Amino acid sequence: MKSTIMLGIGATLLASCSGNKQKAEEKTTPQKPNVIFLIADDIGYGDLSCNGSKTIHTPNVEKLAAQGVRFTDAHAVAATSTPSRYSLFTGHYAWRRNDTGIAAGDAGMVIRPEQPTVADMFRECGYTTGAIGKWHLGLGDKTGTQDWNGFITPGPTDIGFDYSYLMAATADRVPCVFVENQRIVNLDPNDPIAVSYKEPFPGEPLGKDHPEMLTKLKPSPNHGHDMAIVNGISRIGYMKGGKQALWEDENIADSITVKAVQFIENHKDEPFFLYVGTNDAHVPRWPHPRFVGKSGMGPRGDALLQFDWTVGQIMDALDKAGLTENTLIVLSSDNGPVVDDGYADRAVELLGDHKPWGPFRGGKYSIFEAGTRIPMVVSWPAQVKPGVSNALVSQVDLYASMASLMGKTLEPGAGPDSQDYLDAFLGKDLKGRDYVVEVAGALSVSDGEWKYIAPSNGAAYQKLTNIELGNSKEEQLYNLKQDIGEKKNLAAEHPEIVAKLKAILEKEKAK
Ligand SMILES: [Ca+2]
Repeated sequence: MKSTIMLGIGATLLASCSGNKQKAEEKTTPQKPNVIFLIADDIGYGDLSCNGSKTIHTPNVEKLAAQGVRFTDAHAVAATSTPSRYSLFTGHYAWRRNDTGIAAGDAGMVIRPEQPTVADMFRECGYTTGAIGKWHLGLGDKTGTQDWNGFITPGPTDIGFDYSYLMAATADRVPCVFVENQRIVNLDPNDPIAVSYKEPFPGEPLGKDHPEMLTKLKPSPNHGHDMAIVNGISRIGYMKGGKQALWEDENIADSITVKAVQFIENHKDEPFFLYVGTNDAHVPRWPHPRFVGKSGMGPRGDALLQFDWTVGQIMDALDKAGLTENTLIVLSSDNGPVVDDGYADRAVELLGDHKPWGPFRGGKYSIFEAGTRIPMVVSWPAQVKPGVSNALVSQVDLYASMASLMGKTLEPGAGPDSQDYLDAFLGKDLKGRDYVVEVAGALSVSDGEWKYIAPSNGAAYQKLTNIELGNSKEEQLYNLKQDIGEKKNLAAEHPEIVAKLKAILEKEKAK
């Protein structure tokens, strides 16, 4: 029975992108798999019990992992949200551009409308496409020029998403609103919103001057996060107005989840591609009261349980719609974990024995493994045999691999760094890439056994977050098979391996 289904899928997919007429017909073809990218924010390898963590219990992710392939050597391209997500969607290394760093809350679109994306690719194949939740990839044309009170353009629809419901930027940056199909949700025209990253608005209290107004969370000392006050939490950036549109932090996960479930219900009879970006462990952490106190680790741990709940809700929605069998879910995170990322939420104090970074060194912002080696599960019950894969895989390849799933090769210029590793993502090829290239200040290249970190002038250590960033003026070489914690720099002992990996990196940079 299964082989019949497989043949059906193959035939459908091969024909799927070749013409408008076919496209229209195939909208009704049931065999095409739905595809969901479920991307957590700042959740580390060790934050999920499916990866062996005994200090947290994330049963829904465990269930997903048990029905799919769990990866032990999967990588994001970068160790922060904006460049990581940029590469995920475009198949283009973020480090090839100098404007893909952590985006301001009023940044213009980092992915430009003319750039092909994985969402464009699915749309061309007749899929209905949606983006829900965390974004942090800019909206509108240029920084600071958006019409927040009107139609914000360009937007997600210009890079392949038919529907969007997004946090305007990210939780710790203004404007603290959801934007649905490029208009702010619940905005009262009589209370227009104004946003600035240059100067405060007269009369609007700031966190740094009014700690007594920070009734939920206060910023950690010297971290910033002390400007506009929204819901008793100060943020980065200045805003005024739009009171009715402001999100409640405790409801962010619910809002994202409800919209994701609705999207699944609304499109259950046609193939869809859905990106869901959750917030949860990203600061400021203010989970819904029903999760508060449940992890014993304070808001960060409770937020992990909240993430797990979202995963469960999406799985339930697929079940109810009869779509579980033929939906391909990629669950992953955009970068590694950070414990104190700027708010006094007692995350460090309450961490106990929990190791968000798993066996790896570093964390968010770091070129050491914990920065970019992220959790990944790929589930597709109709096609994927459950198991664990040590294949070396990178999120940059999801674009070309999903195109391959559609029976399509990328057009010239599309996803230039993305390669077809569909068999690796589906657990059939247990080797994966020859090497991965990553960025976090410094560049690194790893073949799975050896990892080279190029010299850089960045700081070795970030005191505020207590994270080893991995920068060094010296060349670094680690044997990840023998030294997963990257403790012993072997560059001096193995100049030939340094030379080999350096040559790969230089060749990539020259492309
Ligand atoms: Ca992130």
